[in-house]
Amino acid sequence: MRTPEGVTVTLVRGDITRQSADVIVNAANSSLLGGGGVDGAIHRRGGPEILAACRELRASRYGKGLRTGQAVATTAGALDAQWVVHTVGPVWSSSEDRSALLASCYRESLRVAAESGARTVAFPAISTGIYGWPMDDGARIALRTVLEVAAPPVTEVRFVLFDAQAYAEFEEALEALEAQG
Ligand code: AR6
Repeated sequence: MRTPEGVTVTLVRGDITRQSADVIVNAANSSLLGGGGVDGAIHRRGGPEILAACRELRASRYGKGLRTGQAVATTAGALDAQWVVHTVGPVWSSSEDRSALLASCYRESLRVAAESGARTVAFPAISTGIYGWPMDDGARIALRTVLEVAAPPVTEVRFVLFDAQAYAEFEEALEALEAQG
């Protein structure tokens, strides 16, 4: 689908580290020093340059780490991308509404990507793995936020969904948004 700003939103199934895009977004943690899931896969395939850049960020502007909902760019190392934008999703909570923080991840990642001049941005479903966010709600927040804020120079936002269930949830959420006009 196309956003009001003319940005194309696409869904694909696969491994985000196999994508070709200007920006690949990493579902990181505030240490910026790696982890499991998407984060582990990005550092594995992207090589040590990414970790070196993250260590530099920790030694300079982000001494205390990256706050939840914020985003920062580094080299993409050996990935087929120009930058990795690291963002820290909120851990799911059933007692506290942290949706604004999850929306902030998408908004801030797109802001950082646009500042770098990126045209194509690949996102994983932030917070829906180790951080436990329910996929249907995570998909709704992701798509709603991208629809609201994506703008040139970005021309394509691609959600890269790891499995059939994630893909189906995103497809359903996208159809619901389209139906709303
Ligand atoms: N490509 C695309 N999607 C993937 C891939 C991949 N290679 N691997 C997993 N997913 P997660 P989070 C899906 O756990 O929930 C790390 O330890 C996965 O199925 O990567 O934000 C960080 O360091 C899920 O739907 O990120 C943090 O500590 C989605 O990507 C913590 O995990 C996100 O899962 C962040 O947890």
